[in-house]
Amino acid sequence: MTEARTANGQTLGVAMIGHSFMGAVHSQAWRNVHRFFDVPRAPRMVALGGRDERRTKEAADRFGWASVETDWRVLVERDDVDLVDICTPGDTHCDIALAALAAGKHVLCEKPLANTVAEAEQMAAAADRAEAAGVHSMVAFNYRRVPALALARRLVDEGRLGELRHVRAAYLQDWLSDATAPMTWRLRKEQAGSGALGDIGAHIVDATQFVTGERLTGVSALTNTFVPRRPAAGGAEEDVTVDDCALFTGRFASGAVASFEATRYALGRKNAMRLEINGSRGSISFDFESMNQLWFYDGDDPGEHAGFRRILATEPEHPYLEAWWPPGHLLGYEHTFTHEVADLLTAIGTGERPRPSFADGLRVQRVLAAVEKSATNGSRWEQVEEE
Ligand code: SOE
Repeated sequence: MTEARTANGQTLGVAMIGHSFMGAVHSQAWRNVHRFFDVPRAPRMVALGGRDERRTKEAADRFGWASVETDWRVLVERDDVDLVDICTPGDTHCDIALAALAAGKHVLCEKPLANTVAEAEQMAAAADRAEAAGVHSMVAFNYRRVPALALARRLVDEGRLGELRHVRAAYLQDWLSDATAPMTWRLRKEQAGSGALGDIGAHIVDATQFVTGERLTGVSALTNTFVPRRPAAGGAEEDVTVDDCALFTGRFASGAVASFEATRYALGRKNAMRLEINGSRGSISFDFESMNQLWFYDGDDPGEHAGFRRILATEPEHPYLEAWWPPGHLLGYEHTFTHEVADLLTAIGTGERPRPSFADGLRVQRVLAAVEKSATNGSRWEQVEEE
């Protein structure tokens, strides 16, 4: 593979820990970002971290990483590593991020930031200290980088929706609908922190706070576990210790009211991350399964022309699209990760704080904690802890 180079010849040594689904999709972003975006430093994919040497070597060869480390503590200290990309289960995010930041490495951490608020607080404090020393960090809430959702944020910022009243969000998958599907780390609280709530609920909490520009101040929730035990290794069965779905209402700081649903049992819905916002002047509606489209209702349209219009967010004027294809030649899930690392590399080059920051990740973690607390207290209304 040709050595990564930018116009100024500057490069950045990147190491990634974890090589499953997120590792695969992050790898393509590091491979391609400087070939489509003018980033100040081109990534050099210097090392891939994983516990099993043979499987990690196979992944490194497949995804384009130059070397392998089976001990992440060694990886984060390497002189040729400038940035650590954490693509591991949530129970390791805190230890790895604290070590990497202490070693002066920039950090990209997959979502949710951590498994607990306490861990997220430690990470956010360490990130604040590191920022002061020019070491940057970001949480990988990739849906902020869907052009249609970045356009939705612009419409809200321009006042095209007016005063926000309703926020309606759902993240529907169905990959656990089969009760015989085997146990996975995502179903163990000690590894994942929570189930659908932290895995995909975190996305819609961050996406709604991003698009509205507001924070959630309180929630009322219920959760459910449909399949309490699953087939495990060796023919045994293992208890599922997390939620299979989380439903919650919420209120934003401005008074806008919200409803959220996160489930991995919506049979037939594969990755339907949906958002609708109704304001006093307009509405938007989005479904990730049609990720290039944003539906916009402009309340200023005269009655005879009123109606939701479909905006195909593939014009060069739309966020990120200048880097890609002509109008109508659609983008996919993987492009949002390339946008994410492009924005991170740009922030590192300009010295600005990347968003979403670890502080943004902590805000999401506090909403998740309030949801879990409400769900265990008979859906009692819970305030979301502030900074
Ligand atoms: C599994 O639910 C998963 O891979 C999530 O972990 C990702 O964050 C989401 O984007 C796709 O589904």
